[in-house]
Amino acid sequence: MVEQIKQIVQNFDIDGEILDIKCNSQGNINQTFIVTFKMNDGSLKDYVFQKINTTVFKEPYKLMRNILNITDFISKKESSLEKKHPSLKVIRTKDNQLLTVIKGADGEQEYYRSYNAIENSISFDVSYDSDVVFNTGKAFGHFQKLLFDYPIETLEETIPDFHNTKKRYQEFLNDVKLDVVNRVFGISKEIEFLKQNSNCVSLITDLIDSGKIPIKVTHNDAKVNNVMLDRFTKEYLTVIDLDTVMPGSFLYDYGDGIRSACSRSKEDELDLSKVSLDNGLFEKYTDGYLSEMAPFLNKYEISNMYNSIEVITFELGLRFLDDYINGDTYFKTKYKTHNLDRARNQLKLLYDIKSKKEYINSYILKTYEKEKIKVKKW
Ligand code: GN1
Ligand code: MG
Repeated sequence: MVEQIKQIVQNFDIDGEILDIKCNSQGNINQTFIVTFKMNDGSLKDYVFQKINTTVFKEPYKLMRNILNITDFISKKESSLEKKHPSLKVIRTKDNQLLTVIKGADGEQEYYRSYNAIENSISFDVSYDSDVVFNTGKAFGHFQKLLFDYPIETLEETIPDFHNTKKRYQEFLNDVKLDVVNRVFGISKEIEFLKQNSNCVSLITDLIDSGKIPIKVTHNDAKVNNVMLDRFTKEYLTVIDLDTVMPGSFLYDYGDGIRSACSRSKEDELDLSKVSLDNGLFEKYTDGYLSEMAPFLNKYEISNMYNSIEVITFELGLRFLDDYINGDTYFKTKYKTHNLDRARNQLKLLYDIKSKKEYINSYILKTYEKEKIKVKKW
């Protein structure tokens, strides 16, 4: 594997000598490597290399063009700001391509890309540090704000219907019927729980269809570990993992951010008594997000922020359970019931979120009232 990575790395336009290759196990979809180079001027520099999962992302060039457009737009905007943040840059190959393609062991085409690594940065899968959570909310808010006037018609859908919860629910019911790998037996409790909580599935899609909430550029994978923070100050530096940046609703990212950054456990924690939404962290994330985005949201977006948390947590629980039922064809898994355990974790989190609906809603409204008077500017 190391030899193969070395060969791939050499296809990219980087003037240096490879010193070290590390595999990064974060991320449920793509495979990531961090490579340290000794540059021609003697300095050490890290670069990120990723193998794109083409079962999930079927059109890697289309995806890379999206990312190039987005990262160019963000770095231009950032350069005009007083407080600048570093941005991701796509590193091209020596023959000026966005990807290098090789033939894998099974004869399939494999697509690799490279980015600069963000210097002195760190990311977390779980953090109880309120500064980390506040800055994660702020980072995704800032990301949406930077892209507020991005020409959305130039952005491609890399995964159609990614957050179409209603469609995902219909497919799930169908997969339960098909039961292709005989896993439905023994998970009737989880299936029943999803059915009983399915009244949320069209809350956001209906708002989009009726034109009450706008289609904007959204990240669509607003997980806590997709934000790079300053290793020392914990301030946010940049948002990464731009594969799912697509036209969507701001609500998807807020909901996913709370789901991910404010849970008291990691996504595959087995002890469900440890899984709940931490009120303090929820408040910090909401403060951070609204400190950037409050003046940019309309009344329907504000009044549906709670709903977005419920919808996205329901959706991810459903996606993990669906993948378990289908024989683990989508998410990377480490053992046979990994997806089932992740699903149970998200369903417990959903249960806890629903029990806090009134409190969550009132905190969002109170914070919005404080933040909305901010001047609408970048
Ligand atoms: C996947 O690649 P990663 O780990 O950042 C998934 C998200 C899920 C997340 C759950 C393209 O994100 O939608 O919310 O796992 N990405 C894709 O951990 O499906
Ligand atoms: Mg990721």
